[in-house]
Amino acid sequence: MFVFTKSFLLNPARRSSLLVKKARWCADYHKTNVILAAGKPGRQAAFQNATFGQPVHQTHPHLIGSGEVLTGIRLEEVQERRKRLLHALRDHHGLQTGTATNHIVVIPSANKKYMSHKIPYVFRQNTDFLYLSGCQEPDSVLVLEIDASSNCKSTLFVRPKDKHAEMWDGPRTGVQAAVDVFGVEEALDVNSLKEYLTKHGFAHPNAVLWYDAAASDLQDVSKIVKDVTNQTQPKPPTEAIQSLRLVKSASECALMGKTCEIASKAINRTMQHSFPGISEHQVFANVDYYTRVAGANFLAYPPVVAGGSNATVIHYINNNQIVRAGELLLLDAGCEYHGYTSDITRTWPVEGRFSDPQRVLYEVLLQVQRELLDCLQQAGGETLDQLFDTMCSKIGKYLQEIKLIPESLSGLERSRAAYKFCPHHVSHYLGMDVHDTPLISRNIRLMPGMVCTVEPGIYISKHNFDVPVEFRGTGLRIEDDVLIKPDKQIEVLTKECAKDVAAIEGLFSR
Ligand SMILES: [Mn+2]
Repeated sequence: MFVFTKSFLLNPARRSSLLVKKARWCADYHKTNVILAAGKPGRQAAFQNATFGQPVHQTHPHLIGSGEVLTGIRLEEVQERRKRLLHALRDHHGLQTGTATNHIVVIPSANKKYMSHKIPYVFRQNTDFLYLSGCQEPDSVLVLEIDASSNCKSTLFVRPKDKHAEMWDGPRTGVQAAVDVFGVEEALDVNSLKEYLTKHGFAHPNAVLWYDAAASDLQDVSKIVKDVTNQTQPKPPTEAIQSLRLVKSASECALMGKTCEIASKAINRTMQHSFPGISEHQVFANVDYYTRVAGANFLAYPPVVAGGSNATVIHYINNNQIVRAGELLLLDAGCEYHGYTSDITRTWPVEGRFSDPQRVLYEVLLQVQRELLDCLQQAGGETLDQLFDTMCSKIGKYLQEIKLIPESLSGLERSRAAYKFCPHHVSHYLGMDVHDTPLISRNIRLMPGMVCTVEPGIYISKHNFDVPVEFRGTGLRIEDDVLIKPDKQIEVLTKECAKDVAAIEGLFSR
C-alpha cells in the first residue's frame, strides 16, 4: 500500500493529491470492511505497525472485539446505519417531491473544547457522527451519498497524520488506515473537503444537500457547505438520524443493559455508604468512583445529589451541602458506557430508616411509579405523553388519599393540582444521549427497541403552607430505565437498583 513520505505530506502544493482513491460502491460494500484484509500480506503488515486515533481490536483487544469498530458494535452494523439513513432520506424526499435524484449528507464530528488556555474538557464525540461513522476523532466529517439508482458511497474526511501534533496529542488514525478501520469506500484529508464537495457533491445539478449547521461544532464546515451548495438552505438530516437512533439494535440493547447494570449497582453501593453528616460532594465522588471502576467511561451528566429540601430544586447540582440526620437524600445519576447512557434516580433516608411521613410519601410515589411501569404499552401508556397524563392522574388520586390535594377536585382539575407537585415530564427517550433523540415526539406509540425512563416525582417546598408541616421541604423522585420489548413486554434495565422500602433499608443493615 502506498505510504506517504514526510516531504509529500509537508508539500502544500501537493496536498490535494493526498486523496487516497478507493471509490468502491455498494456492489462490493461488504468486501471493504475487513480490517485484516486476508490475502493481502503487505497491507496486513502495514496495519500491524499502524497507530490509531482510538482503540481498535489490534491495540485494545480488552475493549474492542474482533470485527467491532466500537465496543459492542460491529463494523457491519455501522455500515448498515449509513445505508438505512441514505435510503430513508431519499425515500422521504421522493415521496414529498415525486422526484428521484442524488442526495449528499454531510455530518461533522465534534471539535475539542477548552476550559481555559490549552486545557481541554474531556472530549465527547458528536453523537450522530459517532453513530454513523464509528470514529472518535475530532475535526472529521462524514459524507454520505446516494444516487437515483441506489448506489451508496461513504467518504470519511479525517485529520492527516502529523508527527508533531501526534507527539503532543496522541496518534491519529490518518487517511490511509481510515478506509479499513471505519469501513468507508473512501477516506480523505479533511482539508480537501471543499474540493471534494465542489467536484463531486454537485456533479448532479439537482442533488439535494443535507446538513444541519445548527447541530455543527465545525464552523469551517458550515462555511464550506454554504459556499458550495446549490441550495439556499440545506435540509437538516438530524430528525432522520434520530429516527434511526430511537430504535435500538440487539447490540445497542446489550450496551444499554450494561450501562444500566453498572449504574444500578453503583447507586446501591452509594446508598450503602451514606450516613448522617456526609456531604453531597462525597456522594457525588462515590457514585463517580463506583461507576468508573465497574467499567463506565464517566458519569453521563452532572449528578443531582440533594439532601433534604435541596431535593425540591429539580436541577440542583451544587452538591455542596452536608446531609443531616433525618433527611432524605435524592441522587439522580447515570453513567456512559462506551457511548450508551443510563439515568437513574433514587431517594433514600440518609440514616437508613424512613421516618413515618417520609415513608408515607415514598410509598405513594413508589406505587405510582410501579403502576406507570405496568401500563407501558397499555392503555394510558401507549405514548410517553399519555404516560405523563397517567402520572398526573395517579399522583392526584394518591395525594388526595393522604389529603395533600382537596377532596373536592376531580378529573383534569385534580391532575392540574398534581402537576404542581411534579412539574416535569415523566419520561424521555434514552440511548447514546441522556435526553436521547429530542426531535422525536413523545406522542408516538412506543415500539420494541425503544428505551425510555419512567421518573415520577413529588416535590413539596419548605414554603408550601397548604400541606402539613411534616411534609414540607421534601423532594422525592424514583427513576428507572426501561426497554420496550415485543408482545407488550418491557424490561426494567435498572431492576438491580434497590427501590422498595425494605430493599433500601436492607442495604443499611449489612
Ligand atoms: Mn431522566
